[in-house]
Amino acid sequence: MAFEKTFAMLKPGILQRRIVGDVIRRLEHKGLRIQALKLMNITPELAAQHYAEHKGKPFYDPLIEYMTSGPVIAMVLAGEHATHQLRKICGATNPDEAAPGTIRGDYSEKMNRNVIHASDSPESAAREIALFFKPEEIIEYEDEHAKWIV
Ligand code: 3AN
Repeated sequence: MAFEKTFAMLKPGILQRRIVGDVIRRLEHKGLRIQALKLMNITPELAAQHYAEHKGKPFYDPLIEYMTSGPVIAMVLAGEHATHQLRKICGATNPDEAAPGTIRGDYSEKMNRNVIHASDSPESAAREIALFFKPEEIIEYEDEHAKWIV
């Protein structure tokens, strides 16, 4: 296990559904530490950079359209093995496969509206954090809570 930073993004519609608090509560209760958090609109250029690996796939254009359709909440989260932990809390990409108790299992019904993005590896996390945040927007601080759970 290693202490890592990872990247999460609450997708458009989550603000409107008033579930921001519940989703973030789940991340915090697991012990993930918020080191940056931003409410923002994504430009088509940023969405294209973020989802570059999916360019050319049938769901790519609707994905870019959806991701730019309303505000998102981008976050840097840190913790032991944070990328893996976050992916587990989010659940499978396909809501039909996402277990109850996971964010996607509890809040999504369709693959193209699956509530939250989570980096799939520490390398992707580093790339995505750099796309969404300037270094000075990521706050390092002493985490007294960590010693009780790590
Ligand atoms: P994840 O977000 O779980 O890493 P990816 O990277 O495979 O999943 O897909 C990125 C996003 O593209 C997903 N979160 C989902 O919104 C959308 N997506 C992926 N596969 C499909 C699909 N077959 N049909 C519609 N949307 C999809």
